[in-house]
Amino acid sequence: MSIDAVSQQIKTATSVAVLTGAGVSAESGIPTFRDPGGLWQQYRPEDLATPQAFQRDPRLVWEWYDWRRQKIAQASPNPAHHTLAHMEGLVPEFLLITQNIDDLHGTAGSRRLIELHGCIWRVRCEREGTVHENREVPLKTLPPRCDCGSLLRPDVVWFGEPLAVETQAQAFAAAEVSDVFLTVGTSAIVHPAASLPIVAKDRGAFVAEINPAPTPITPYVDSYLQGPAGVILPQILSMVTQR
Ligand code: BV8
Repeated sequence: MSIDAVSQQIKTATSVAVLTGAGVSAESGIPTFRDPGGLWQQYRPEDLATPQAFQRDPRLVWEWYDWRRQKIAQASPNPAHHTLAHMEGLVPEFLLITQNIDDLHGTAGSRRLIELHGCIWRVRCEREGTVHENREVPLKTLPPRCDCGSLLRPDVVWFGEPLAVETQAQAFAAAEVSDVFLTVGTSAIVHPAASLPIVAKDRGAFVAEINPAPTPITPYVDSYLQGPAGVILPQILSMVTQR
């Protein structure tokens, strides 16, 4: 199936849902997790993105997040982010479901957006549970502490932690009713996010995947568009907006 076929599906759709992963931020210069040289190549997930790792060594976990915050602070949205922000105004129902915590979709102007795994620019008090925005780059003290004296943690979802109930429900509800489901820049390994395109497909959606490399769900999609999101998404948008 070509870019034209995907564009036609979007043109006639009432409801479009999009799942994004680290790949959509790759062209903004932010390393992905599982590509060569990616974030996980230097670290093991269980060493850094789990509550146990944070209990064991909060400073090490914060050094990793502070390093990522510094990289993200220098990054700008790329054409993939801008295209998705534009696309939300072209269909009656649109929801962008991101696994990314870099807020580049929000910076690009996406509003019909949910962040499945939280946001790196929010911190949460370990004792009070209160959440605040914190954009200090670099962080002056590692690990940062709340005014109450307790540790602050990144307001993100780590492995072994449940996603926010409301956020997860919204994402699956959108997948279930979508006419078109795009999965963009994700290795489709992490659950429950990776189930979303399968749920959409099972409910009769037209599912398209945009990724330079095939993933475990590539065999199930209706259209696999091989290539970078920052190139393919703008091509889709220009065909959708053509008279
Ligand atoms: C939960 C933290 C339950 C924030 C992250 C077996 C089956 C099913 C589930 C499990 C299982 N074993 C364990 C589990 C559970 C586990 C899981 O899925 N593990 C995986 C590894 C098997 N899931 C969980 O723990 C989740 N919670 O299940 O809770 C529960 C219920 C009740 C009570 C208690 C518990 C929580 C999952 C969230 C984990 N947190 N991150 C952060 O620091 O970022 S996950 C981490 O991976 C990031 O959030 C990231 O977003 C996510 C997914 O990675 P991707 O975004 O896909 O990135 P990746 O590098 O992998 O891939 C990039 C892709 O881009 C590649 O395909 C590449 O080809 C492509 N690409 C590259 N360049 C481009 C491009 N694409 C387009 N354009 C380009 N230019």
